[in-house]
Amino acid sequence: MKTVFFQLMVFSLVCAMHASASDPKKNYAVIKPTDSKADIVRKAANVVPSPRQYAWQKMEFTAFVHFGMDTFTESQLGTGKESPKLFLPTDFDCDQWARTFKEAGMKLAILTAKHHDGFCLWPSKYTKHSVEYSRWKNGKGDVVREFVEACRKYGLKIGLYLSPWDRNSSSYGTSAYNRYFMNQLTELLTNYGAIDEVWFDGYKGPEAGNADYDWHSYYRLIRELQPDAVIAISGPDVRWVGTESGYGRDTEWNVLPIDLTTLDEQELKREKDLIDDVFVPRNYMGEDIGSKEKLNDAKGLFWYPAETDVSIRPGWFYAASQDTAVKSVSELIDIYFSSVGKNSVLLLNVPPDKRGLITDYDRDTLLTFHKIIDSIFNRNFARDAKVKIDNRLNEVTASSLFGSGKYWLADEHADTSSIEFLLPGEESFDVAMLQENIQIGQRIEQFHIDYWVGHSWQVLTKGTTVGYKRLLRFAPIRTNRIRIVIEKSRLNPTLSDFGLFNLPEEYLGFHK
Ligand code: FUL
Repeated sequence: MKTVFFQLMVFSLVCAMHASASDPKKNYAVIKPTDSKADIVRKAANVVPSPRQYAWQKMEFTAFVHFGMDTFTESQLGTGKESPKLFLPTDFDCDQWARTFKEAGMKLAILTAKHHDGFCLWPSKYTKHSVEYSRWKNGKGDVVREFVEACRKYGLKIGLYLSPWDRNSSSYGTSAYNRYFMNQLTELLTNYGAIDEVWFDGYKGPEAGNADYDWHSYYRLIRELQPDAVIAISGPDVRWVGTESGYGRDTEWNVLPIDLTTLDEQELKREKDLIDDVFVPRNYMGEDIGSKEKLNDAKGLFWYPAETDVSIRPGWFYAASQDTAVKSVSELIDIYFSSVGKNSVLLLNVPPDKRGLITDYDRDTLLTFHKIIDSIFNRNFARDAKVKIDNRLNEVTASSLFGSGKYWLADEHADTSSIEFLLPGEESFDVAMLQENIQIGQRIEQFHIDYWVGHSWQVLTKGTTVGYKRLLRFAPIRTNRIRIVIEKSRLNPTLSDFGLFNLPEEYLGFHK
């Protein structure tokens, strides 16, 4: 019986893989007026990330580098009237930045090529407000070039932040500005090799008025010049989580409603897999942005994963006055669990100082944080556990059920699904990790985890969404049996990994 069940399970896994290979899923769905609530749920459960979104979500932990004119004026919001002569790092070393990020386990780094003050960190042909007019390297320097070269040396992916709001450009607010902006985008996306993320800040001050940006032309240009790059924040691939605190939502859906008119629907059908032409930047705020109730009134759905940006210091740019306010290792660990652990990518800002270096203190804090994270996730107590699915024992261990593209797909007809892990012996742990196979879709809506104590199951912890990754902390327990009970899901749920880990107790009690 066991063997038959195992064969059936393998067969259904193979079928699922086969179906997804021959019938590519899309990162959007159009909802018809005749669709029932059940149709909408089915559609939502089958929306998946585009390949570029999926590659981005897998990075988990990335670096933000705010560096520019504000570093030298110790401002957080330059006016655009600063003299380029003020930009003068004394010990500039991008190698140190990239080395630090690599050692900290970050996978990509994003540089503020142009912040709101309009000062360009590369010698743009289109303005005199740039490094070319500074005293740094006698105007021959190019921060963007040194940055991309250092990132490549350390195997980091590269992102560029280009602020649409420009307080220096005289054409800002006129239609000529769109040309100026696209010229700058073209310089950045053609002269520096492969770029993996383009970050369009959504912020503009009240003085900016109703300046209109030609977003759709920007997106088309990016797709043409860097087809693998994700467009973040004021773009269709990556969403701002909605806070700058480092804390994401407990319930974080990747599939959200999008406004589609009938015309848009035709557009989508024609363009096949591009949502760019119908996407309009807006903030998805609020606690509930993707529940079934929110989807019911939607005209369309799209995959729009969250990025959680936060600075290691109170400000985005370096200021000596904030040297004593660098976030502690405990705070960073709490942020990690509340961002990476809540289905979003963490974008942690580590701003270099006036020398053009990350301070020793910031660097040490970041590396200590990473060392702890690394040591926690190095040892997964569930790895060699035997697995029971819906109370039936399998011949597989967790390590052969998950990993290298393998995953568990629950029975389509079961109301609830449970998966139990029988550890080879009793262990103590205080962290659980769940991952869904988001290439099938994000489906889990509610789950709890039980542990076996004495002669019965006790509830250990519970949660709502899982998505790419969900981490849960709880008071340390000792057991050899754990089970996940998926109480509610959109169609049959999947899991692509499960883990049990041990976080030093001093980091458990820190909750915001
Ligand atoms: C905000 C900006 O106004 C801040 O200066 C910073 O760049 C942050 C990441 O985004 O919208």
